[in-house]
Amino acid sequence: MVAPGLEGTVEVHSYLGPGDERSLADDVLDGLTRPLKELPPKHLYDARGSELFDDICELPEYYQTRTERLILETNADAIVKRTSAVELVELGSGSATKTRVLLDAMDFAGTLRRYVPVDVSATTVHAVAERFTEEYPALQVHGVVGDFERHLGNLPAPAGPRLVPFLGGTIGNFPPGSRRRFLRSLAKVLGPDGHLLLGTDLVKDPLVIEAAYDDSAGVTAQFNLNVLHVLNRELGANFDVDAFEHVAFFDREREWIEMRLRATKPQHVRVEALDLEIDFANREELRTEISAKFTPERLEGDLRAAGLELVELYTDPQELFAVSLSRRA
Ligand code: SAH
Ligand code: AVI
Repeated sequence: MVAPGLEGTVEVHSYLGPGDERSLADDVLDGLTRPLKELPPKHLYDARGSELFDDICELPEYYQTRTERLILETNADAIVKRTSAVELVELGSGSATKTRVLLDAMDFAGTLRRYVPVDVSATTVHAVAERFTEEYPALQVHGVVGDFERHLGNLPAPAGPRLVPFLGGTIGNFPPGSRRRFLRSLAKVLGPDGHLLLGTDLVKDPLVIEAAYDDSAGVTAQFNLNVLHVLNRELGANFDVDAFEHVAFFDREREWIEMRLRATKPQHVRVEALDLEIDFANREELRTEISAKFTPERLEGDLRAAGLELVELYTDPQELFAVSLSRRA
């Protein structure tokens, strides 16, 4: 029985519109006409891509999700105590399977008021908003369908001390310079008494990392190739998806994974919506994602450069993954 005045509410606001098809179009025009063809990873997450990502999280090779969940389960009570958080503003929330660990800890502490999932994938924001409204009857859910690089100005004002989870290692999908710029933009979102809870994958044996991005069941390959279906559907492109193969390798110097799509024969592709013709040479590659791996020093350096101060670094016994708590310096 929910106490009077504590009934939950749910609202979902979308900031993606016709302009965002433009954003895909601009990214394709810019990225596919470069000497090394490239696309930003956010276009991997249409409804199908989001489903495939959820399947990746269940793979034996993809240690990240289960490890981060373990770290959260071990430390959620301490995090809630330390931050006194009354709301979670989760960036790139996806299916938010690990978020429940934090919500439960806040619920147990009696501080839980609001959950704000932010994701470019409309299907996942709606599904999570519905699920959490049912599971936490007193919770206010304010969903934001939008691009966290462009729409953070549309977040609701803080309802009290705010915790901003950015989980899964998604920060590693930014190249180093924009990573710091993005972290700087988060300082504003935290407010004076807020904290960032950042998941980062750690540097380890390259074979372990490469297996996580080239699984034996071929799910990551499907996830990667799906972006070509997105371009065919959204922009009237005519990629022959079967004529590309998935590539994932760890760049030992930069300490990041690259996911690429390699043409298995020479190809001529037309992108109708852009009146654009693109040629791929045999074995030419298109980079679809980087996924940076961190050392504690790199993490602290990035936080510091963004005006953030590390409060606590939580990791697992094998030091595969880290979850850091930080606040404005
Ligand atoms: N946090 C979840 C999901 C990680 S997958 C987890 O830890 O498992 C990355 C998520 O970020 C996806 O749901 C994707 O749709 C979202 N995403 C990627 N780029 C984005 C962007 N620019 N703006 C908003 N969401 C983005
Ligand atoms: C969302 N992001 C942190 C994932 C990663 O590991 O970089 C996306 C992913 N790409 C391939 N597998 C998973």
